[in-house]
Amino acid sequence: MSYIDEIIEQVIEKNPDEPEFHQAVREVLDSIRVIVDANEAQFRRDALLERLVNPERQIKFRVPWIDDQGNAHVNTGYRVQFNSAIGPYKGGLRLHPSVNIGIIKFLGFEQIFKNALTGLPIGGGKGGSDFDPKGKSDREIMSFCQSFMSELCKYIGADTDVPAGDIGTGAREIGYMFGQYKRLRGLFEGVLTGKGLSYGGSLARTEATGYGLLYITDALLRDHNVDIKGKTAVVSGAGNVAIYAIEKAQQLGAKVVTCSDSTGWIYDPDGIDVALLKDIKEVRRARLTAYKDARPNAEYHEGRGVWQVKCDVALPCATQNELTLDDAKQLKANGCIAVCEGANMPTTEEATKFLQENGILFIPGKASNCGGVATSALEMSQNSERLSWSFEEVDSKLKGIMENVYANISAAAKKYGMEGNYVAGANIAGFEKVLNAMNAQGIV
Ligand code: NDP
Ligand code: 2IT
Repeated sequence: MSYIDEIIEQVIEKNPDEPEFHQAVREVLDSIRVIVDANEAQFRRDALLERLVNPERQIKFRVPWIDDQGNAHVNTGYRVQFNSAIGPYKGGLRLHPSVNIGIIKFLGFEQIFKNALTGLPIGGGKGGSDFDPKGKSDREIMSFCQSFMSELCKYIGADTDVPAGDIGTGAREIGYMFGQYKRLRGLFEGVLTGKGLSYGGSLARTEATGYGLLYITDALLRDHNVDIKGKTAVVSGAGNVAIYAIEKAQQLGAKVVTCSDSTGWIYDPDGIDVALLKDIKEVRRARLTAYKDARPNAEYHEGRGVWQVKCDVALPCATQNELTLDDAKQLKANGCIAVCEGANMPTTEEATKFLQENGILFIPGKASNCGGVATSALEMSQNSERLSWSFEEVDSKLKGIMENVYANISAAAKKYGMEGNYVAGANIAGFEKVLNAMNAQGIV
């Protein structure tokens, strides 16, 4: 059996009940066969792949907190410090009831290669908790965040591990966590990114993931002689990534007609009203039914369904495995030309294969959503030099980074005879950088 197949089997056997982690490992290892096969003896001797798929460290802890009625609750907290070959661990914190160690490991594993693609010195990590922020008061959120950080603060620091936001963790949560870190460690340092502007945050970090997604989508389309202007896009999600993806798509002249949350979705034939969406999701923290109330021309549907809507470009920005084979077939039937992932691994393995085999341009999340973590790294730079850059400066760096990522993943795919396969290109380009650093640092 090939080294890669052995490792995939091992991962499944040693990490049972973690299907998303298996999926992420399979996708990356499948793409790098050509490099591994050519170096098999050396890689085996160095246990290279074993070191790649086993996190450097996994931390799991109890998070007790007290609700507004005085009742205590216990959630589980996680931080997986996956790979520090090219820099301090970097990656978000997810707060969602579906969080378990397998989810955090899949996200942490993806983060290694994503962070490498940014060209910035950041290693891969991820964390979070099965806590559900929905319906909680600000006081309850603070109670949870303080308790979570009371334990996490022992393992992180500006030069060791720098967490940030993800699903369920936005500016409010980062603020509470930063306050508790500072209080316990006595350090005002860049230990978290996505901070508020008044205490060390970076301009354009809020917008970065969504804007970055559109910068790379635009680069992809231009490379294929397509103008994004006038195109129709469908977006899933209504959170941080989705909102700023919609905003930038509209600035580039596309029309975005959908968004969704965990209970339903909106079809707005006039184009999504971003100011209204921000008010509903960022200020009122309400459901999408409120959108329909304010825009009578729009339709609200329960459940899922955005991929049924006719479009030129599809941008999944909610969560993993939200775009299935049936959805992919529908997109194809509707004439969609490109799918670029804003979320992490939103397209199932079967759907990805179908899109690639049917001539639909496809960029995987580790390349197309890396603008968020790239701008987090820019926030770290600003914190280190105790300066703040203008919005325009950060935004133009972000745009340059995304255009570079597109050029690098295209070139990597081409170099190995897989032109246009951006999944292979992203995995190979990310892996080559990490491999080089791991080899230089010996067996650690
Ligand atoms: P948010 O919490 O801001 O928004 C998440 C959105 O997705 C919400 O609309 C939410 O609906 C919906 N959603 C979440 N889970 C589910 C689910 N299980 N089923 C259906 N809908 C769901 O998170 P972000 O926008 O930050 O993250 C979205 C995706 O982008 C994630 O995959 C994340 O890992 C990825 N990502 C985020 C980055 C960032 O900088 N924030 C960077 C790179 C990737 P509801 O409000 O009802 O829960
Ligand atoms: O998935 C991701 O890249 C993020 N949630 C952002 C991580 C970060 O450190 O900004």
